[in-house]
Amino acid sequence: MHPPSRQDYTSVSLAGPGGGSYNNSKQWRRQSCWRKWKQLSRLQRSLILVILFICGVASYPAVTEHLRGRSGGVADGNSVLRTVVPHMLPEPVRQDQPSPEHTSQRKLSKKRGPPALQNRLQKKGNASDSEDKAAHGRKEQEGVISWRGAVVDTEQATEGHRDNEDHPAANRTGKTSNKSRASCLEAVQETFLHSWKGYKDFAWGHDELRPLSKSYNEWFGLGLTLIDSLDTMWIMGLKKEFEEAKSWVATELTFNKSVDVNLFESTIRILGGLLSTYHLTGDALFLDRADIGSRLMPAFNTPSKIPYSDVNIGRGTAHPPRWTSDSTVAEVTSIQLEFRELSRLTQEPRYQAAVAEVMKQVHKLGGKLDGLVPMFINTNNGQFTHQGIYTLGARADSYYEYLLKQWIQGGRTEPQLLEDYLQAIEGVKKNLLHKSSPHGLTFVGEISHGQFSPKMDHLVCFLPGTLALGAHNGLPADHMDLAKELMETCYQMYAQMETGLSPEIVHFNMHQGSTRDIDVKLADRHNLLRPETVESLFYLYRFTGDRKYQDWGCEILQNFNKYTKVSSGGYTSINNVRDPDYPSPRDKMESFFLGETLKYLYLLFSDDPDLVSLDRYVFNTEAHPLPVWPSAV
Ligand code: DMJ
Repeated sequence: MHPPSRQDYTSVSLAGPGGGSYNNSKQWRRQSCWRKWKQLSRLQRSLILVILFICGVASYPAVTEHLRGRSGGVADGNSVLRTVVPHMLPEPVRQDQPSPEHTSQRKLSKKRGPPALQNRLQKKGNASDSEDKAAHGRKEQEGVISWRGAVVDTEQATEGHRDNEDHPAANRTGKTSNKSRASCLEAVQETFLHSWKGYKDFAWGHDELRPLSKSYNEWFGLGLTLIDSLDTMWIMGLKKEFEEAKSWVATELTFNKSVDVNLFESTIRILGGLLSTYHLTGDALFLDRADIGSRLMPAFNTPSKIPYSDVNIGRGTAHPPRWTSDSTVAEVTSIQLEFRELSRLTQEPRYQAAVAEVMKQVHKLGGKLDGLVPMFINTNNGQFTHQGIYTLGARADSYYEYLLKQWIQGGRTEPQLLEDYLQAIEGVKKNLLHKSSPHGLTFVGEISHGQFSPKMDHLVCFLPGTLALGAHNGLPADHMDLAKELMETCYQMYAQMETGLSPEIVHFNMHQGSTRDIDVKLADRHNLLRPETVESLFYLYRFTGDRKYQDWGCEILQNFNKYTKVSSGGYTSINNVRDPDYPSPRDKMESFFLGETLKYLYLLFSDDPDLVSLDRYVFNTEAHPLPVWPSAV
């Protein structure tokens, strides 16, 4: 897609967090000011100039002070590490009260059930109820199903999660008051509703909203944004919106059409979204629609059993991309959580068998570097291809994530998965981990044909969350230390940009004498509303109770609202995170903004550890929670 021209941009209006729209066109602002200036008399103009001169002289020291603050050197005038400035929040208040929601220990209850429909809220005390009501104003109870995401009953809920006994450090660094956090929670719900409004008004039933052109993109033609958003709406308690979407799924959604879909994308977004919504709601409609899984199975009919990237779900045919017989490693190894769960629910072993075969083969393959995998695998011979590049970013990222998460999903009973995960993390430490200059940010670079490159995709920011999840499940404590270091780095990828939003890719400086830690190439300055950093903030906050992670998330949410909100509805990807005056909107709202980014932000601010407990659920790579298997507990 071509970015809109500057002329297109003059008709665009983006709204700030306060809700007011503005026309951000420089041309419009210039013309309007000039007209007003010309309407003044000569005397009026001279008076204004004199006043401006006096004000300028008087405020010079304050302005220079402010500018020094913006370039924000921690150590010297050139340094760029910005401190946390929660712009949209009221005056920070010191937190003395322990928060009631965190634990560092995984404590499992003894019972588990089928899709949990018990009304947890009726069983829980009133204290958290009233807090929730204040925050959301939307809580409802209906029979046994709660509209605040009735995902676990009290008996099943994680125990010992109510105070910070296990976390002496918890809450000491957070600067934000309870009231401010409640306002972040409200803000993220408003952000969702504004996104939904755009989708509903201009793209209903289609894959993605184009908020500026007030139209839509079709990718698979399967209502991608709507399906990706279902469980987010449930978790946020948006009953009306959820019901409208559900009725579309019941009456309009059909997979009986000749359309090519990407196996990975449709698995994580559609199959994952439907399975998760089934579990949260207990509504059989969503399990029924999860039959898309059977339509994706032809992808596995390859000579090697490594699946093709594309399937025609109507015709039952599959093929690789036109230019190659390779598949992407991350794609073929990040569909397992969903297919395994489908087998468990349908009692049809073929789904699990197909994806387990992929894992078995990848486990045995040569061509890894200390557990790190190349980016491509051939569907004919089942071997890695284009070897020599090792990254935790695009095309490899979720391979690592799914090693750990499958191990958790299956009750930590599959040693090969754990072995591969632990080896890979050691491989990361040995080959990819470095510190930047001048401030020593820990980052994960890449190896390209034996050479280290200090390049890091925003996609890599899933890693702090995954490392923290592993540590929470009993893996080495130094994984948590690394998670915290990388979390700081991912936050700085936002904080050091002029818009406060991260670019797609950064390069870290490693030379002594560098004046800034992070460089961004011209072609990498876009932001697609991606979730990885806020995803990791959610995990880090749940496991440490450190409020600074909420503060960082709140700041990021504010900047999404400042630079990507489109007043008529929806949010847009932008081309340039380094230009706050002209971020250059792309006219596309990715489905993962609603499916992942806003869900993780909501859970980050929610302060309720039972709202999708991380001891009961494992999130797929599109943020759709699937249950940890009952036999596991
Ligand atoms: C999502 O589809 C998933 O999170 C995937 O794992 C990576 N890309 C996007 C979000 O960035």
